[in-house]
Amino acid sequence: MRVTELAQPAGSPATPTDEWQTSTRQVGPEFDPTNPIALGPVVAPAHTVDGFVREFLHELNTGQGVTLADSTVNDQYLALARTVRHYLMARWLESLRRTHQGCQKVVGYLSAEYLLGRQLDNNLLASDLDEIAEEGLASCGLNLSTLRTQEIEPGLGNGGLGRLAACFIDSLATLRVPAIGYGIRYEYGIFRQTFVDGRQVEQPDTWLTLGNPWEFPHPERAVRVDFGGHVEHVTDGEGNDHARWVPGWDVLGVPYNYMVPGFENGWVNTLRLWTAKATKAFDLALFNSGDYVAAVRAQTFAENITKVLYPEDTTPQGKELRLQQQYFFVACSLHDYIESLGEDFDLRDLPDRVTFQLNDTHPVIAIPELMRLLVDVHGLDWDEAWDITRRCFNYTCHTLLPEALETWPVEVLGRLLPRHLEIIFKINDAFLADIRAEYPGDEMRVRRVSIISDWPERSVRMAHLATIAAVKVNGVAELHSELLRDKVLPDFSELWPDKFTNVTNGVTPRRFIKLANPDLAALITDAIGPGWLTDLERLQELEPNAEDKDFRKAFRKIKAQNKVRLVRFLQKRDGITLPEDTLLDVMVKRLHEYKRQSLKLLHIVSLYERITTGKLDPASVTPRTFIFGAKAAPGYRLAKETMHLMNAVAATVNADPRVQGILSVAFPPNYNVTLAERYIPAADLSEQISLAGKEASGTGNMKFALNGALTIGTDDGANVEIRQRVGDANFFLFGMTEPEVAELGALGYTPAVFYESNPDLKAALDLIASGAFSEGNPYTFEPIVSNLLYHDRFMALADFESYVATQQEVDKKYADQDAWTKSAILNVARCGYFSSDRSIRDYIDRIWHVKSL
Ligand code: 26Q
Repeated sequence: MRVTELAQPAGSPATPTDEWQTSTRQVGPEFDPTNPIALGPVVAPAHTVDGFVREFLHELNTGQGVTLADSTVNDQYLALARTVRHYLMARWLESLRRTHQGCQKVVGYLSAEYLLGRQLDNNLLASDLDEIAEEGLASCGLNLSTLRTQEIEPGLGNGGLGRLAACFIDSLATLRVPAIGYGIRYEYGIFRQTFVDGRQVEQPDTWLTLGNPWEFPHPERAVRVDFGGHVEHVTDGEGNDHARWVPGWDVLGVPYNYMVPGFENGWVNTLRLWTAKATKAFDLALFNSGDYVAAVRAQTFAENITKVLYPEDTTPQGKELRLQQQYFFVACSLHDYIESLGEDFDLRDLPDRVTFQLNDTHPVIAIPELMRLLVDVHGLDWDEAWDITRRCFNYTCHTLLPEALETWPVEVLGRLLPRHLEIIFKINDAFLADIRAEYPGDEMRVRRVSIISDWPERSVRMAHLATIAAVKVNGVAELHSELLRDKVLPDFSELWPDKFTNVTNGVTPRRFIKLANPDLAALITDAIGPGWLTDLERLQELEPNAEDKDFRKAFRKIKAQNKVRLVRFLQKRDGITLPEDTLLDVMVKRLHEYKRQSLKLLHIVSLYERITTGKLDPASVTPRTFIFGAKAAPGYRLAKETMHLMNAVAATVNADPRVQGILSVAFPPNYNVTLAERYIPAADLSEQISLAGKEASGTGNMKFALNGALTIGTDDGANVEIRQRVGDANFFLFGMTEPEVAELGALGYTPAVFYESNPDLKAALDLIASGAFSEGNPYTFEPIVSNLLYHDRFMALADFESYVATQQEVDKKYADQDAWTKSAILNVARCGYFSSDRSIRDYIDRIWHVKSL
């Protein structure tokens, strides 16, 4: 049946709005699942093609105000998204009601970043509408994949940490854990990367301009957030001190809610992102006097807070606006959660009702904020408040680089948040008194553990504050957690050994297998039956299939098709021409020295140099396509130079007939989640080549392995655990171990030694230095060459020989397609552990102690 437009959606009674839709809170009628009115007008449309089409056309007509014939792709996309929303709505409201009614302990995930990726497909999948939507749209003459491409992904994160937060909220919902994600609704997310003459040029990410159908703004629930000013102290009749913060200025935080649906389980959690709005629209008097700029100055200032995501990762710069962002979203979130408990709630019970997970140090200002709320606003005494606060937070650290540990100058923090600074000092005084009591005379230790550092300027060490207040502190892979305990925070782990734990990261198989690689997902289901997407350890049932010739053939075919699809996609998107059936070698991640994109480059340049000079017989080289994807922090000079060299090498190699059909290099711009979903299913080889001891975990490594790419990697981060699971025969290990790195560092790393002793390395570096990739100009890449030769903290040259030798093993193995495919299948079969569902279960069992509903 073809459903006509302007049809009344099935089963929508004309009832007034219920309590969820009003601005002042009223207590609604007791929930009665048999009475659809109890949920107001929210009844999911029929789960049929007709029901879907009816709803879709209704949305197009009444939501977008267009007919199907007149509609643009954007109209169609928005109507489709709203249609999907309708299906999820009843479940969402019901999940919220159950969360509140059950007086459950809730996980409050505090993260400055959520790198969500596109929402449409994920939400279609979660609500089991993918096939219905495809068919329904086709009956309207529309193509689902065309509408899909209309969505600009919310890029509200930089890299691994933001993507991890997105995987975790997916798993929380899939495990039916009552949880709320809190974060920032940046008006501009991670910049859009373009290349001009091979150099990165950043463009604003205008993700909101065509409308965002996935969000629910609630301006009527705005929260006021104070900044600046000063603190007054008064002593009451009983001699007790009371602080009163007299703020200098304030802003409003407007919540935008997003649905976070579990996978086919009827559960929907909330992601609540905050936008800053001025408390006053503009100054009418100034406007009337003709000073239009001054009239809106305060508004512009306030609304700048959530304007843009800081595109740095790992190197925190002490930018005041960044601290404003952090406090802004944390203050909104704590206020929001506490208010949701109701006026009569006894805050001494707070630790029974919430556990806040601090995603790195970015939200750590929540600790003094909770103290302020308890002591200054709710009148609890300090010790009681500290006891509560110490039971509400856990802290995840995501780094090992000392320079990545956030600190805030005391001057900046005191100016922006004077009361919080006082609270931090008081926490520190009490803590240091304990330390002095425990370690009398050990003033060096006191200096080491103090929240306040005196050098190079007086500043607040956010990681120390977090570690002192948190119940549990965790690293994100076994090796990382060990190094965190022993090298980053050794004094704290000596003091509180039980506070430290590990939760190895994971990734959601819904997005990174089922959505990204539907054919592989279907093959897996054929082999082991359904159910594995929410029980990923079941992938081990695939193991026997590695020995099955037909299965291997089917597996290989899917990989080959994914490659063809990728090559055609890149041809269309970027005009890049790549071969369709070579070994596809992929390195995608943020650009950073420690991740060593330059080592990958040296490998490519060395192959190129050896082939073109006749040292290497081209017939002995496995034809390869190298794909890079990376964004660099805009102010990170060396990283940007490295990208320039990547592009220059790509241009030279691709244009040289001597390596045609043997080496191809591509660096498509603007790597993001959507592109990752294209690369990962097509890759044969996953490059995870950080200097051992520097990559906290990595999560791309897991996504590739789960899609049947083999890893070439160092003994770093979660690579260690991947190798343990897949076995040495199915993993290409190279390079120094962490203790070897430490030893070489202690002896003094001299890159020239490696340069002089390895002729291939010397030739590769010399070729770059000669100007071969810069039209003869030897100065262009001089900063990179001299960094590698003289200053490289990440010892790329030390691992070169081992890397190149291991790449030869890769070639050898790839020549035996059967052996390669067996290993690839075993990678899939043995990596079920790396589901983010397992990570979340670990958090539940060892850290949060919450119940699944
Ligand atoms: C901090 C202050 C000011 C400006 C920026 C920042 C900032 C922003 C983002 C600092 C760090 C980040 C992101 C860090 C990150 O992505 N870390 C990665 O986290 C992954 C998930 O745990 C790990 O797998 C990676 O190993 C780790 O590098």
